[in-house]
Amino acid sequence: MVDQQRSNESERAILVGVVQGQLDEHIIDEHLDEMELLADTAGAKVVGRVTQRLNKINPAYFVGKGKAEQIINQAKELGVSLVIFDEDLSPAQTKNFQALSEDVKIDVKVIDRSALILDIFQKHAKTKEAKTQVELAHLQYLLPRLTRMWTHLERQMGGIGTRAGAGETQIEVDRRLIGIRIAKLKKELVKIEKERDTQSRRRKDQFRVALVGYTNAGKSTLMNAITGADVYIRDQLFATLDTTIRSTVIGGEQEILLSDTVGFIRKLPHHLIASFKSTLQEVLEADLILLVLDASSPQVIEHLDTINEVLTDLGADKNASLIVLNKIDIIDEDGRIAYLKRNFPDGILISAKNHLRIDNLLESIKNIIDQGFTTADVHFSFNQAKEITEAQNGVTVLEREYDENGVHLKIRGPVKRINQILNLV
Ligand SMILES: Nc1nc2c(ncn2[C@@H]2O[C@H](COP(=O)(O)OP(=O)(O)OP(=O)(O)O)[C@@H](O)[C@H]2O)c(=O)[nH]1
Ligand SMILES: [Mg+2]
Repeated sequence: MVDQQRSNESERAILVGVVQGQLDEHIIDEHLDEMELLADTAGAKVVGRVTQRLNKINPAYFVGKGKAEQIINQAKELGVSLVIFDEDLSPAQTKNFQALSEDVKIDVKVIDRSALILDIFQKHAKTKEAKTQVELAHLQYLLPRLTRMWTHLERQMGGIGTRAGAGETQIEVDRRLIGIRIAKLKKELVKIEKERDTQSRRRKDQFRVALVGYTNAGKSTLMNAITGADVYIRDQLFATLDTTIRSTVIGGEQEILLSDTVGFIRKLPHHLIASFKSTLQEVLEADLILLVLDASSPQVIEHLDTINEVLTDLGADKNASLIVLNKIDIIDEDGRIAYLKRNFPDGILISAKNHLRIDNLLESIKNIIDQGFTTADVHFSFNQAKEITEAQNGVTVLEREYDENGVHLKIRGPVKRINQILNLV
């Protein structure tokens, strides 16, 4: 991947974008702007852009052969060592580009969008869980792409059992090693998930709110604004890779659990979504999802589409949600506000950074919680001591009256919890 073969931090790079079908050319420019941010986050300096309009994908190079040669030549002229496609390349296409650059005797690597995103995730992973998840996604990405380039694995993965047996090629050895490692990582993740499961069972009765959104939308900033937490904020893509959960009181009385997690992006590699499932578990179990959008981005609608796609992929598309339009402090035209109101009539405009209208947002959250709350009357006999204790967990007891047969409770709490208690009677 980029990182392993990079000798210095600021590698020079060219971006390649493809205009397919009816897509507008200016959209490609915006996509390449985003790629430039990704490249920048990965530590590469973009010195050129190439775009091509394509009616059909060329199996050998994605773009046409002439264009492929032109890209490699341009890389040579600009002294570029990295070419990044804003598309997913097949293993064969990457190999063909390799051959092409060997032909003109330059040392240029051609990688795709997934490789770049994986590279950033690798750099930003700090906790054991994130590191395990990223390594798993990375190896799954590498597996079909093994070429002679990766025979250094033998050294990386230890000596025993790494030597090729009779009739086994080096690539087969590498494949076998990666297979073993993948199995081990999956086992570790299951272990981590089990721990998470116990923790989450403990939190079951609290109202859980999850911040979800495109990377760099301001989720962590909002987390800090609401809870006073000190979550890492950077003007960088994928600053956050883990899930942070904080308990906080809103509206003076209502306790909620707020979580901040990894951001999404267009064409997030499938392996990453799969291996980050346990990190995203909190989103799946949320009572309310706050869809945080960067309202100043020209691509705000596309961002929401991407978020919805990932949520559907995770199975979290049915959870209740609120749209939060962040960064309104840097919107100065009235036309833009009207545009946002038209496209997101229920969106709540805020600035997390400047603490603008956060109260509005909290009030909306509180209203949703109140709608989901209900009151019930239950009666237990004295010999149901265990049930009486249980019925007072996770709810507010409004009334408690004793009679000759037992106790009558008037309780208020989340519908889910009240139903559980009604089943105890
Ligand atoms: N102008 C302005 N900038 C903001 C606002 N909220 C966040 N930002 C900036 O946007 C950048 C990203 O903020 P983060 O809170 O790290 O964004 P995130 O959504 O957590 O991003 P990832 O963790 O990378 O997915 C930072 O430079 C913030 O200072 C806002 O309301 N207004
Ligand atoms: Mg963040």
